[in-house]
Amino acid sequence: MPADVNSITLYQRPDCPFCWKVRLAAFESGVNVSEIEVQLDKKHPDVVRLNPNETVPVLLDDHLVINESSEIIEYLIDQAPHMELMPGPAKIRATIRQLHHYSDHQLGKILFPYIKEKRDSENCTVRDELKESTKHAWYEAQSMLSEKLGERDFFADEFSVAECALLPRFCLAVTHGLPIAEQFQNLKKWYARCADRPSFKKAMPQYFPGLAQH
Ligand SMILES: N[C@@H](CCC(=O)N[C@@H](CS)C(=O)NCC(=O)O)C(=O)O
Repeated sequence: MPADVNSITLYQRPDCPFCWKVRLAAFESGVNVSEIEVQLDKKHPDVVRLNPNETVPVLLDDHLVINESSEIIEYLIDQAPHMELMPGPAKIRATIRQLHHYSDHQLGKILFPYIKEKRDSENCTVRDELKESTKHAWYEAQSMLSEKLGERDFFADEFSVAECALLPRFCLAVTHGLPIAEQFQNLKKWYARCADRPSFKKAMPQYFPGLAQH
């Protein structure tokens, strides 16, 4: 689909968790973004031209190019009429940023090798050793997040950037056979609550490379 010349353009791949969180933030903040979908393992010429790292997401707004997903989200929040995705006082906002960073840099590292191996293998299998170590680390991550969430509906009381960042990771884990453990009922309810939102449904990838159509 060609980009709308008057709007912000986002080069993105639907199943990429960095792109996915940006889509969630755009839908939640009501900023109109024109999406250009790139394919797994195929470099889009515009992405190669615009981003020395050749990664997605890439945001283009007139002459402005932003290549880092967290900076893209900040830019979208600046465009939004209200600051709903960064709610609360400074301490809550610091927690949101910490969870965002944790999701990008730690949770991603825990889940990605498993998901990549499953995605790249011929019959969606993962070596037992990697499966066990991922299950263990994923359980520990849920334990920490469950404690942080406590009895709240959302990590910052209201839906925030923390949810935008964490939800794609959770959805990828669940879709690839790493469910939320029964012990963490608050996380299960949180996930169901988020999955009910229109933005979640709108941002959901149509397919996951390497997995059967769902
Ligand atoms: N630090 C970057 C990471 C983005 C990233 O790693 N994107 C992956 C897809 S999930 C990518 O584009 N990899 C190169 C490729 O697919 O060609 C960000 O937060 O935007």
